Amino acid sequence: MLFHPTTTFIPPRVLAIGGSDSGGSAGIQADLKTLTARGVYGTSVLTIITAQNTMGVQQSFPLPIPFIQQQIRAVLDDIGTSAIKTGLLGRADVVQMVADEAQRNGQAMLVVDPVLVNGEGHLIVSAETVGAYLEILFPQATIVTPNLDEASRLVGMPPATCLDDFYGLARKLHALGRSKAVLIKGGHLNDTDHVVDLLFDGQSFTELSAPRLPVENPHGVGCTYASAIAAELARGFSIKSAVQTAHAYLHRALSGALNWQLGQGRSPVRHFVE
Ligand code: PXL
Repeated sequence: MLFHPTTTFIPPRVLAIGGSDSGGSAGIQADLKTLTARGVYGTSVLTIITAQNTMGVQQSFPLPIPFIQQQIRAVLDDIGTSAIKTGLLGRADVVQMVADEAQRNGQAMLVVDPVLVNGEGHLIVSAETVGAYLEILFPQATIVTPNLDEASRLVGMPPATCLDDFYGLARKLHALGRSKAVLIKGGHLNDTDHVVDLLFDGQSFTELSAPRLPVENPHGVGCTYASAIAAELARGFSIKSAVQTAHAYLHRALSGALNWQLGQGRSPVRHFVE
């Protein structure tokens, strides 16, 4: 017998805007898996399609801006969203258009994962795109989640080499980008037995620490982390609580993939761990 509910509700929703990873590890695939694992309804807008596996990106196919915009409007004009999470945008004019669309939907929280460098740490976007993130998208963001490389490039400082440098970097990025909060991910800070991330909300700092796992440069971690934060924000939690919950989830999801043998390259994340 079918159950007919007498009361209905709008579930928490997150719109992920980013690239497709055919390998299922990063990008929109990681976003949707994470959002589903974290109990929110995920929608997605593709900016670029990649032919990709655990070894790397073989080819990519950027989508036309009017079509990216059409996807955003198709989702937001009907389903709406509690939060927007951005991943690989790639070009300054895409950053600008996404910022305009986010502004049209100003009530949605905005999580910006500024994908500026690839897995090898090389810059994959123009200086103009870096500037567009800082000047146009960050000021609207609830939180921005660069890794150490990206944070350093955004503020034009040499890469931080110790945890103390993180504090200055976070302050500077918060002042320059004017986002509500900044989370700098320290996974690339080598030679430590713990990985420390730093959250700064303009007033207080929170360090998030986890034992370093025996996996080098896993794939899709940034997308997963930012999507998990967006999921918690969509469910009504505070920025600090969202980051703490997402951090713990990411550690479980990374640990859960340690015994996986999947492809010849970078390790994926096991999104459905609970
Ligand atoms: O993890 C950054 C990232 C984001 N989006 C797409 C990607 C990657 C890294 O490979 O492929 C589509």
